Amino acid sequence: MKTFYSDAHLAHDPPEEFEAGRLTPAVEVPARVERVRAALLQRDIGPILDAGEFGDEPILRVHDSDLVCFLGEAHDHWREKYGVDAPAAIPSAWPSRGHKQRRIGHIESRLGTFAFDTATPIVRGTWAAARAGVNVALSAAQAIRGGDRSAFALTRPPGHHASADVFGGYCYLNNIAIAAQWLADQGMRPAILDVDYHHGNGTQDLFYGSADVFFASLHADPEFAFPHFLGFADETGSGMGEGKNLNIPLPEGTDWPRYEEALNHAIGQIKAFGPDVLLVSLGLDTFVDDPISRFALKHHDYFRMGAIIEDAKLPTLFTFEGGYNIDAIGTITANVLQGFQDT
Ligand code: SP5
Ligand code: ZN
Repeated sequence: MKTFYSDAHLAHDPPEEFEAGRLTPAVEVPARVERVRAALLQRDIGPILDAGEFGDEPILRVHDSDLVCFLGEAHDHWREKYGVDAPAAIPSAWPSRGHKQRRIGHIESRLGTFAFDTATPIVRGTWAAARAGVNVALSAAQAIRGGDRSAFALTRPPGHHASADVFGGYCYLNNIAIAAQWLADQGMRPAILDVDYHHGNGTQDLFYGSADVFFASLHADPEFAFPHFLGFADETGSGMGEGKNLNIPLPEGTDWPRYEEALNHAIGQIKAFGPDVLLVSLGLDTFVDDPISRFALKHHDYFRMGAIIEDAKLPTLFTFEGGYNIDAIGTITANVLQGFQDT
């Protein structure tokens, strides 16, 4: 299968994130994608191609122009306020219950309005990288549209936590949602499977009321895990989208037998929806030695994951999401794609 890539991601290189009450070294770093690229070059997966340019229109089908406008100028405004040597823009105050949201005006109020956490810093290269990530996802969607059986969008920063007007969880623009909407706009019927360790709250929210896109997510129970406020089993869709959203929250320590059962269930539900294209939010933070996560999948389990996804027998677009074990990320990502391809 073809892999799509852009070196613009390298410019998004935040040194630190604010998490667990302190500034800690960032885990969502450029080396993640570079390690995956190196692993794919060593395996017989297929060519790695530069992404094309798709413009703003597909982004604005999914995201509010207010958020897009803000992300494009946030770092400049931050530097105007705190100086050219200021570290990354990180919010410190939020419009909570009883407050007003401020979509225009001061950088601090807008940061608090659009962000949902403190771990998603905006640096000088963030916007260019996020834009390029969307182009990577759309290039893969175009390959699928052109008849390819599968494609891999090696996107970074990730996207599945970003909704129409909120960014967070290391995500700024929702790459997979933009690709799914782009395919739906051309008459296709997409299903999205999210296998990242964290619930894809952004993707869920974007399609929650839609009958046209099915969303299924396997993830750590928000009872104990990020993003904490969405991803519970009773979220099944609303209005026209009722029954088109499936959440499978899993306990700490989930290993392959338990994961496989949940994955097979999700694939069954996806098939029942009758899609003609499958998009997979491929997060690799379910790995046993992931530094911020608490599942227990091993290297070889990822071949099986790819094979089970193949079993849906659909044109399949993988987009890269989380996964923070730098030494394992290349191998386990390639294992999924190879498991899919060799089946
Ligand atoms: C795309 C993606 O995987 N985003 C994940 C964002 C998670 N950010 C907060 C994680 C909090 C983890 N806390 C565990 C403490 C380990 N030091
Ligand atoms: Zn994740």
